[in-house]
Amino acid sequence: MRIDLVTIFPEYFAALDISLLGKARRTGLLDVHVHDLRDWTHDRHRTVDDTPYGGGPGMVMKPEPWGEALDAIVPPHRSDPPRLIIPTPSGRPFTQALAASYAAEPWLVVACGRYEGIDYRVVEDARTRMPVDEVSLGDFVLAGGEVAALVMIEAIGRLLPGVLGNAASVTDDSFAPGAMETFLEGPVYTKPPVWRERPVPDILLSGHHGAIARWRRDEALRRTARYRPDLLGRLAPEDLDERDRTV
Ligand code: 6GU
Repeated sequence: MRIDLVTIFPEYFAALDISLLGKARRTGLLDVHVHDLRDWTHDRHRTVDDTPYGGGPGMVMKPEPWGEALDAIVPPHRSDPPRLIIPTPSGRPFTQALAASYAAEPWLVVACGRYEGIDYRVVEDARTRMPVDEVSLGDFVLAGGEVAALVMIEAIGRLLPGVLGNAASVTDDSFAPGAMETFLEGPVYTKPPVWRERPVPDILLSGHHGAIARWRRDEALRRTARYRPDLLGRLAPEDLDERDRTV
């Protein structure tokens, strides 16, 4: 997969050199290109923002540098354009399902806005030649799209074939489509068997795989009820058995 990022703070994306995604880049599974939006300004101050029409607080990103940047990265009239992702708190929710659909795309461009956002004509103009998604991470406000882009790229990148060592760790995730959909994952333990007088739950040392699976499911259900009761409403009644109702 290729990802082009456009930002006024390219330094944020140094994080993509390390850990899982750094390795994915070095092995050629992920091809990331970071672009400085100011490279497409033409004034001495490399201006990217201006005051909002209609008044109001803050500044808005000017359309001209964005138009030139997107034209340079995505030449007009391409038959196979990328999907343009615009991180914004006023976008559609980013979910595991959306991450999985992006992981299936060959080419993504991420436009990181700052200030109060990007002049909306940039979005409308881009939509005439590529699919555009305005995407939000949740109900809170970040100072700009860069950290949101990093979050999305990590969620997408770990789903690319070959990026994770153990393919099962993807399918067992909280929110992974399939068996564990709609459950949060329960607690996990490793050695030593007793730490600060706290033993690991006996069942995990029992070797009874069926009982262990049942315990994990109980714990997942308990945690889901405590932190995300809204998710229980998405469970089909036939996905619960008599024992679940006593958990
Ligand atoms: Cl995607 N961007 C910004 N700037 N703030 C956010 C967000 C995105 N998602 C939640 N808050």
